[in-house]
Amino acid sequence: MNALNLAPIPELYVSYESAQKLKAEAGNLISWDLTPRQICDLELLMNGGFNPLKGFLSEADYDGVVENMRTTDGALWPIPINLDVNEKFAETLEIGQDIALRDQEGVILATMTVTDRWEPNKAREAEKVFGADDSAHPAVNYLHNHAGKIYLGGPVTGIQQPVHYDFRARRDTPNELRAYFRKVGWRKVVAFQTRNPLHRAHQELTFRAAREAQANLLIHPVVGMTKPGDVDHFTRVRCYEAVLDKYPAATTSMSLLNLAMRMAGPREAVWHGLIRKNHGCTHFIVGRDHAGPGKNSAGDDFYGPYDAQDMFRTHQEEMGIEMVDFKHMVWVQERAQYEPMDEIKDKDDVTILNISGTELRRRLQEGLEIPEWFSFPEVVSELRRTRPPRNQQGFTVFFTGFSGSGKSTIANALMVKLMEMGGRPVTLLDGDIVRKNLSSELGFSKEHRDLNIRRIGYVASEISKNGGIAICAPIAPYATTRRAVREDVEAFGAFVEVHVATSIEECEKRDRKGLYKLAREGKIKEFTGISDPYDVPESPELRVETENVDVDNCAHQVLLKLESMGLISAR
Ligand code: PPS
Repeated sequence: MNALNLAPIPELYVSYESAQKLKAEAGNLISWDLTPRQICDLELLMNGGFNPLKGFLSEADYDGVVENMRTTDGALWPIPINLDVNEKFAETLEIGQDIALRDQEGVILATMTVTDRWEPNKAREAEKVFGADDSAHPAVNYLHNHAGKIYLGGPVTGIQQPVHYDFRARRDTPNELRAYFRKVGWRKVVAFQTRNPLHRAHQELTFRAAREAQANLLIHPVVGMTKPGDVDHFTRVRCYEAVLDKYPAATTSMSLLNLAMRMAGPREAVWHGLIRKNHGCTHFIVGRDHAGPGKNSAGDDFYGPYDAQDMFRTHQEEMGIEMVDFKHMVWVQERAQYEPMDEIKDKDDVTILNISGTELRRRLQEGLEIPEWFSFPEVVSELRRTRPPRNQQGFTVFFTGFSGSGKSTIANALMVKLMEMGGRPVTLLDGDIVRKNLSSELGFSKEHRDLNIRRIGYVASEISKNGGIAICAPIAPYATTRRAVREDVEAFGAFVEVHVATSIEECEKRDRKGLYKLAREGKIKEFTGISDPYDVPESPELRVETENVDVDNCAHQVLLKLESMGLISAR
């Protein structure tokens, strides 16, 4: 199994001359603007990272992959790779038609012959592939709330690779890596998959894994799409580069993988193995809870801690890549070294130290010390540069509630109080202000409200990213849209949802703008709370009552919340 076969693997690209011709012709085709996730999938399809797939899955292959992890010709493939599109686009197509696939700047990367078009059973896909139809799973959430309703399948003809302007020298196609291994004479290669910064324990475990397998080591981090909330890949790669220097010279290399992860645990582990096999690796490190998505909506783990290892082991012979067990490394203070936890015989007589991911985040957030036994100073300083303490980061306060609930008044009071404190710029995105400036053409249909809220979310996420405070105060009646905004913002800073819980009866009684009267008379249609729904937030960071409490006090409650979350310092 370990003999390294470094012959080139098939790619889907045509020759340079054919590509120029095809590109000119493809300009006349109907085209689809790829989503960020589809660009990642397409890149790995075209460069052979997803070998043996020759394009986006047909309906029959999709069914096989979903049901039993196999395409119709029997190839092992655990994750559906489909071109999801909206109904409007799908309706314009004929079966057998070629379409152009463009990146987000409009560059044509490939053409695809559409052989299949169908509406998938997403609940079934969620159950079978991700283990539960539970939107707490990031890929299930993506499936239901971001992916298009219709799937297209068909072979792809590659024209050019997606362009990357960052870390170009660190990106390799499977064939480039194979050629590299051939050139440096590496006969066995252990791949280490990661979406997190590496610390000393990782360096120890990866190096040990390679030594045990008598192999060289490839650090193969994912820089495409990882779990929402992860450290951004720019920071991570700078950290990896620092760690790379710590390995003995010529034993270890690093290459970046533009994969869009699904966090599918056991199935994902097998997928990762197949991808690494395609990149010329002979061994793959699989750890506890590999590619785990976190907790489900009942607060339990989606997968058992060793499910991924078990599934990988079942298929490793067929895949042609061997699993290397990930050892849980801990620092033994008396011996001043890392040791695998399960090999320490004198546990009761020594001091065993470890810092969990949660504890590390807390220390970074609060600007506390991170000991040298845990991480390398270069890594810590990179992380500190990207993640300043929470009270210096940007964040968003998102008020939601009925019209007339008091959102704007509290938001205004909060803005003034934050400005009085100083330190960070504050922007108020009040419902009415936004509808005058950003969303003046929109009405109150579900589609328009969603668009309005997504725009607010986009601006708030940009403000948060750049270290400011965004205060939003729309009605935002739909839970799924609020969740999407939360995800946008949480990529850059904290999202504090405040439900202004004034009852509809009270809002109607106040009727400050006279709108409820008009809504009751049917003169305003689709009025929230009267003739249009409002999803009450289930677990907002804060819920404020306004009926017997004055505005100043409500704004103060928000300030206290911000303080308890470490977003502002105690005065
Ligand atoms: S939404 O649903 O979040 O997009 O709404 P938002 O942008 O916050 O706008 C709400 C303000 O618009 C006025 N208005 C309506 N509200 C609800 N439903 C209907 N049909 C409607 N038509 C007009 C209303 O004054 C809201 O103002 P606030 O500030 O919430 O009182």
